[in-house]
Amino acid sequence: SGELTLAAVDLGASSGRVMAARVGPERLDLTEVHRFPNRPVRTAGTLHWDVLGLYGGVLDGLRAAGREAGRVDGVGIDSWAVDYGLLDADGALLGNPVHYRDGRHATAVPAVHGAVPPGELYAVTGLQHLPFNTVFQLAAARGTAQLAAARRALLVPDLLAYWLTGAVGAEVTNASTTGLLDATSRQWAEDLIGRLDLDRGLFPPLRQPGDRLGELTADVLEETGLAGPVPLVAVGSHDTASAVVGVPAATDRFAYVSCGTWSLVGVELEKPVLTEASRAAGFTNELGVDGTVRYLRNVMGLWLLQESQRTWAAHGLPADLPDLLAAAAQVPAFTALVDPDDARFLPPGDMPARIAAACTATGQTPPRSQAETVRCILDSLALAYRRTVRAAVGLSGRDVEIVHLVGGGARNTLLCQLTADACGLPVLAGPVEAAALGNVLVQARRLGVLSGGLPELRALLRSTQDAQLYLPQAGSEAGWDAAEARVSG
Ligand code: LFR
Repeated sequence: SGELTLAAVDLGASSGRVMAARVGPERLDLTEVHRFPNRPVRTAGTLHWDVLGLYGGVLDGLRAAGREAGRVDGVGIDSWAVDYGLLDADGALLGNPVHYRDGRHATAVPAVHGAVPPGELYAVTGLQHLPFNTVFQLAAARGTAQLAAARRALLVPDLLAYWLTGAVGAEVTNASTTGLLDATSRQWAEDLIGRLDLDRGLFPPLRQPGDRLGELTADVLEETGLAGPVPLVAVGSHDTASAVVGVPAATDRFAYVSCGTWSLVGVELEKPVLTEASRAAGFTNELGVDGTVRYLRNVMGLWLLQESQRTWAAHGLPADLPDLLAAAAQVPAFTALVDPDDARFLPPGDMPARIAAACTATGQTPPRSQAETVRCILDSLALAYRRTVRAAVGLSGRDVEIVHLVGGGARNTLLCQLTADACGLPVLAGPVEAAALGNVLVQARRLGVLSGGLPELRALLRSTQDAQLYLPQAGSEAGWDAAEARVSG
């Protein structure tokens, strides 16, 4: 029939989901068949991912996909970036992957920068300095028995792919977040790996989105009840890479905000921007599908809101999102503003208290209610999006006439309107499931039911997925200009 049934595994910081998609030249229907919590676990002072729990959720999801869709013709996996599991010489996992919000990287940053100065790291990898990038985590593990016993380091989607198929590889969009990949040659940065005294053998051969990684093993078929052969196809295994594929752009003059736990704000380019100005502005050159570059900046994102809700719930306060947003909409704009990228917000903890402390430290009256705290978060995020979109345009020379806001944040109507007002640009919000859609589009092309480049894949998104348009409100500009002047002092 020219259509296939594909399973997309999309793992986020707070939950994992498996979607079943029916895809063909004129069809792209996505159904969530399984969702499971992703709960970090702290043992002996270290924050870990429960990676076997996640793998169990993936198997449950594949079983559900087979049951509900009747068959599965292909599987693709994407997740958050930078974190990895180590395998020993027998291929066994050495411990649980450490969570990027664990504090272990703190001491490693000076050590890495002592061996290779930040300017040199950037000139090769083009990666925004984030203290949890893989390169710093590996440096933090230096001298441990675990790292000494390790023969392979596999990023989370590559680790799950290994368990599903037995095949070992490093998908390139996610490998570009390690800080050990050359953004220009799109190969492992051999020279950096050597200078940082890392074992070259840890880093497996690179795989491109669209490569066929292998087939689900007989064990996996049995456990999931799927009928083989079922190919596992490499997709943009970094969730942000798949989410950018899932942007329903009609031209190349667009910016995106991939808005989930993080907000990834930037543009799509053909070539990296490796200038000193780009480094100073904190822009990253992560690699995208089809040879593209995701020129973007990590903004702390809805994490500020999610952690606030978690804190309130733990104190028995109301934490229901629709109610909080309705109350925040009644609060006057710009009552308090914070820099969402303040390092104090990175680790898990009491976010409302940290926001209040940040306000006090900058001479502002801290929010006095939950509604004011939520409003402070949303105003501050929208202002950060404005700054980042404008900086991306300035540094890359790419003109932007629309902002696509994709991911869970597209449901947050207040945030979408504030983003349009702050940026002074139309915002097209949706799809919510951009990452899963980008995942299945790349699979479908590899398996032969779709063809063309990103423009053709995105045309299918535009004809099949809902999106909501927000226009900047007349007269809102002056307020945002003044807010920007306030935070930039
Ligand atoms: C978003 C994301 C970001 C990455 C962060 C940590 O889910 O993948 O792109 O910087 O998680 O891995």
